[in-house]
Amino acid sequence: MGSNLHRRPDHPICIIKEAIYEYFDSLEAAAGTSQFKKFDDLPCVVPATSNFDAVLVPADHVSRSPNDTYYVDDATVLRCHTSAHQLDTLRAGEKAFLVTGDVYRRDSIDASHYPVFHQMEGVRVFEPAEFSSSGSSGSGSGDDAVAAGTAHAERELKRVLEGLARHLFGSEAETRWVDAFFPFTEPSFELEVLFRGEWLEVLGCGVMQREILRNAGADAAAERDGGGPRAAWAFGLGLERLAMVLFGIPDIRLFWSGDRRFLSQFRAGDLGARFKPFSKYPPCFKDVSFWQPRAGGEAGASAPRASSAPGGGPVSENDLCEKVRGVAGDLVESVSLIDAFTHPKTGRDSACYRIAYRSMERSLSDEEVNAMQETVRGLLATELGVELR
Ligand code: FA5
Ligand code: MG
Repeated sequence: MGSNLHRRPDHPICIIKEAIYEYFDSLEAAAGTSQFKKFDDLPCVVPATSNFDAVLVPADHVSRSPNDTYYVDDATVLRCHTSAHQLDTLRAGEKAFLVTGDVYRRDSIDASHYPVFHQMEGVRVFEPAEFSSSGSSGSGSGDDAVAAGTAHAERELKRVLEGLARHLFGSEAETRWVDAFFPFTEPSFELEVLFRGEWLEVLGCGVMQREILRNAGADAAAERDGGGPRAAWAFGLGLERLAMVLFGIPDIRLFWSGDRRFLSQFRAGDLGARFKPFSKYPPCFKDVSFWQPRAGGEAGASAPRASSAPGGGPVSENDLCEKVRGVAGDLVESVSLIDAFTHPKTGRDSACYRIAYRSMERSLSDEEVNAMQETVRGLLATELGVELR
C-alpha cells in the first residue's frame, strides 16, 4: 500500500493512465461535451458496504468471502475494485468520471494475476435528452425510455472502449467482446486482447443498473424534471494488463521491480517503448503433494468458507497461494494444480501443486529454493491443516 505506481510519471502504470486520460480528453474535445473528472487518490481502505452493497453485490456472493477479499475488520476492506467509488461519486453529482487506484484481491498466482493491481473505473451518465431525441417523440418515460437509454449506453460504451483499444494499441491488435456478468451492470461484457498467443481479459463493463442511479438520486431528479430516466455506462480497466499488452511486459511482477533495467525502459508520455527482456534466469520447479483436510462438521465443501480454517475440507487455492506468496514474495512465478484424485478406498482427496520459483533479477540457489519450499510445506501442514505426502 502507498506505492502509488499510478502516480509516478515514468512508471508504466502511470504512463498508461495518462494515455487513457488523453484519449478521454480527445473524445470530449471532438464531441464538445463536458470533461471526465479524474480522481486518483481516493483511499484504498473502504467500508465493505461501499465495496459490495453500494454496487448491489448480493449478501451471499463469493467475492465477499475472506477467501477472496482482504478484510481490515468486519466492516472494512481493502477495495477489491474501483467500483467501490461509483455510488459516492455519483452522489457527489459527477456524471462523467475516471477513478484510478490500487485494488487488492486474494487470487491465483501466474503471469497476469497479482494480489495488488491497478484499476481505472469509468462512468458516464446520459441525460434523457441525449438519447430520446432521435427516438420516440413521446414523454420519454416508461419501459420504452428505459430500453432506449440502455441501448444508447451500450452502443456508446462499446464505441468508446473500442476507440480506446485502437488509441492504445493501434488497429493491429486483435480484440473480442465476451458476454459477462456483474451484479452492477446489465448487460455486461469483458474485452479480451490477443497477447502472446492467448486471449487476455483487460476490462469488465456494462450498462449501469438503474437501481444504482436511483440510489444516487440522479434518476429521481431527472424524472421529477419530466425528462424520464437517465442511463449510464461503467467500466473497470485492469491497468497492468493494458500495460502488458502495450509495452510487451511478460510478467506482472515486473511492475513492482525496483530494478533499473526495468524502470529505465519507460519515460512519461512515451507509448512506443517495447520492453526489452533482460537476461532470463532459470525457473526451479517444486511439487508439493498432500491429503486434503477432511471436511469437518456441518459446512459443505462447496460453501464459501473463511480462509485459513484448518479441518474445513479442501484447502482453497487462494489460501494456498497466499501462503506461498507470504514465503517467496516475488520469487514465486506461478502455482498450478497438476494432479488431484480421490483415494478409492479411504475416500480421501489428494492434491499436487507445482510451484515455479524464479527471480527476474538473479539466479536462485538450490539451498534458497529448498528452504522456501520447506517453509511452504510446513505452513501448509500447520496453518492449512493438510497432511503432507
Ligand atoms: C471488476 O473488477 C469490475 N468492477 C469491473 C466493472 C466495472 C464491470 C464497472 C462493470 C462496470 P473484474 O473482476 O473482471 O471486474 O476485474 C476487472 C479487470 O481487472 C480484469 O479484466 C483484469 O484486467 C483486472 N484484474 C482482475 N484480477 C486481477 C489480478 N489478480 N491481477 C491483475 N489484474 C487483475
Ligand atoms: Mg473479469
